[in-house]
Amino acid sequence: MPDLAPGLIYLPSILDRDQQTHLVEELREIVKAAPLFTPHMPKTGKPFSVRMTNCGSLGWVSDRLGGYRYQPQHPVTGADWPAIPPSLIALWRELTNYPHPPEACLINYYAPGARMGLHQDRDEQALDAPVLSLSLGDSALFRYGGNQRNDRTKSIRLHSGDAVVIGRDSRLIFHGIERLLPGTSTLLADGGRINLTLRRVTLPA
Ligand code: MD6
Ligand code: FE
Repeated sequence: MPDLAPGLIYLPSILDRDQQTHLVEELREIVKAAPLFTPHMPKTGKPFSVRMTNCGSLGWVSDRLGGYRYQPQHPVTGADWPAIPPSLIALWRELTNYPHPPEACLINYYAPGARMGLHQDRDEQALDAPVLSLSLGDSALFRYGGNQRNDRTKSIRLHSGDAVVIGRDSRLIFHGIERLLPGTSTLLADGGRINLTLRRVTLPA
């Protein structure tokens, strides 16, 4: 499978159905400890249509006053985030070759109709590390462009069990989720989609 662009690697069907089912079970436990919350855009306070939570030593959050940031605690409960499941740490090691473990795993839940506008992932200090994305549940149209918001974009379908690695020359490309394709997966009983993104946040000492 050729890279979609330099540093932008699409890895279809990286997780088989049993691995996906097991991962969803682990995520259900994580969400019990760290409930999904609705982030808000900096300044405008507009709510995201996606709900989120995290696992790892750091989690990504956003609200009107504090903006985009990583923090060690859940913004609603104040509790530390649950640990990243060992299977995901192992997958990071296999797929990224990055010599340090991920610190954050952002868990995005898309109910049917939710989307994610074009954005860059640039809140990490460790921009030398890639971001590893895993998709579960309904397929989605993933749109990606270049380093400028106005660069021409392409879109691909991401299916349940697919991975994407964004690194090197593509680390700061604009990307987003245009829409879900409802009814394309039976993994999640109520439909919708989960996207996990594993990230290294701080520069290793
Ligand atoms: C999503 N993904 O697939 C949104 N970010 O729901 C992302 O925003 C993303 O897929 C950084 C790296 C890979 C991604
Ligand atoms: Fe992103």
